[in-house]
Amino acid sequence: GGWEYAPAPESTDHVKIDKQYELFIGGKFVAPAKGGYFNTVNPATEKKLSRVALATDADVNKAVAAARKAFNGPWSKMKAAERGKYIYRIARILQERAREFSVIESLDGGKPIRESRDIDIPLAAAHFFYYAGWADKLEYAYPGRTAKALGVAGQVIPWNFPLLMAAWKIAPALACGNTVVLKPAETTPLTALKLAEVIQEAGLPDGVVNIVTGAGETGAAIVNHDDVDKVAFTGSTGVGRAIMKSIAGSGKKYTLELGGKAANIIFADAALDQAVEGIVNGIFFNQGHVCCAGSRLLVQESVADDVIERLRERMETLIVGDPLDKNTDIGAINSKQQLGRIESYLKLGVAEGAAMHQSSCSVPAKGYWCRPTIFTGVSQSNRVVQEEIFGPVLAIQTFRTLEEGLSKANNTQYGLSGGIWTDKGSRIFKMTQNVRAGVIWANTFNKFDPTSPFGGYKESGVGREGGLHGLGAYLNLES
Ligand code: TXE
Repeated sequence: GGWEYAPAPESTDHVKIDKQYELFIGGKFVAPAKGGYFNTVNPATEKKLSRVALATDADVNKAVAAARKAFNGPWSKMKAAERGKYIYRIARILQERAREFSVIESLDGGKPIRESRDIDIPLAAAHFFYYAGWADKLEYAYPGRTAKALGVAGQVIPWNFPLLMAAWKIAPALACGNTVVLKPAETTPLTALKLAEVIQEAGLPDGVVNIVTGAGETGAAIVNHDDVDKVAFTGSTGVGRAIMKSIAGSGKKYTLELGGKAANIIFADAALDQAVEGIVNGIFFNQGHVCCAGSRLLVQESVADDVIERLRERMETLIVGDPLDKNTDIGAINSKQQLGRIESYLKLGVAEGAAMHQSSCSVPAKGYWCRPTIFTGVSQSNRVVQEEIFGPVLAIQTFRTLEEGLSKANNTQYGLSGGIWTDKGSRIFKMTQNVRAGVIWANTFNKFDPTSPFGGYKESGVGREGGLHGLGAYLNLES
């Protein structure tokens, strides 16, 4: 609760996308030092949406200097309640501009408008509301301890929830009195740049939030900058590992939110129709571009045929296509590169001997699309069972006993999330205690809320975001 749904976008006429976007540094939009730009395209049409500035080292230096100046100056000297007011203002403006943000998110990233309208944008606003409330209450979060801001936070985010990830990173950082240099992903920079407009409109002191755009090199320049005190990264496990190595010994604090290969575990006594909805939501929500996606299905053997049959029927009803159409269930794959990755996994699954089934829906001629796909007849060691595909592709396995289900669920390098479906409370309890994952849902999936911590075990990352835990990640706590 606490936020309202934005009205349904009827057309894109009211949405203004500039021909070109600059970097947001020190409260102003400025051209990149070397004059480089890259294009961001609409993955549903393959048409260019805008030209976006490419930040190089000189720009990152400037952004970090602006963030440092704001940290030493107005932001940390301001009363905490005042800081909270600015964050509330960001939240309110986001709500007012929700329609515009939803349309741009769907145009730039390919996700269905229903999702950007009902989930991404309202949830982003909800994070600013939630953390705004903490700004002047940190002493209650950590009774008896002195909580101090860390300084400048360098934040690098991915393309699957562009605005929401920016909110996850910026809101707690600001509430704790830090300043920020944030880089959105290169395929989805537009809503972060629009957020820069909101930050300007909210009147935050110059340099408190800086948004620099570019690809991996720009991200590396931020995380390796000597004057950055805290690194927050969400993205691939490979890049997360590289970041951890590169900042080792630097004294920087860090949180890393990386990949996943979550299991949705269905017991025979589960409400099967509800469970099938959970499976569909788990793997087809946001085209499967979700770190906590339920990309593995573990179904108890006695109901496996029934569940798979119901799932295949349900898959036939899913509409793949225009992200701006309110009836669309599955939008465009975020980029040509990501589509290539997914397609290579489809080939690999077949080569590994699995049976592949795709829904028979049609897809538009232009753009990047993938039909909902399931693999059966897989074994635990198959790469489509072990590796994150990050697309609408589900690997299905069966189990007989709870112990077998548990052991298969935990047989992965990841440990971000999981789903349990059963009518029996004690079984839910046993599973949630023994599935090694940071987030576990019971008889539901993909439920998010700013008050709940989120993060993983094993190769899924380090640290927690969200809720009270998300504050601790941006504070020096002295006892
Ligand atoms: O991720 P990258 P990619 C997984 C998913 C996907 C795969 C590849 O499996 O198929 O990763 O996606 C920035 N130093 N996830 O290649 O490269 C980059 O510019 C600093 C899961 O897009 O990790 C972008 O802003 N930054 C994940 C961000 O990192 C660097 C979400 C993520 O890009 C960098 C995304 C570097 N050396 C992908 N290299 C999740 N957990 O949700 C790149 N970046």
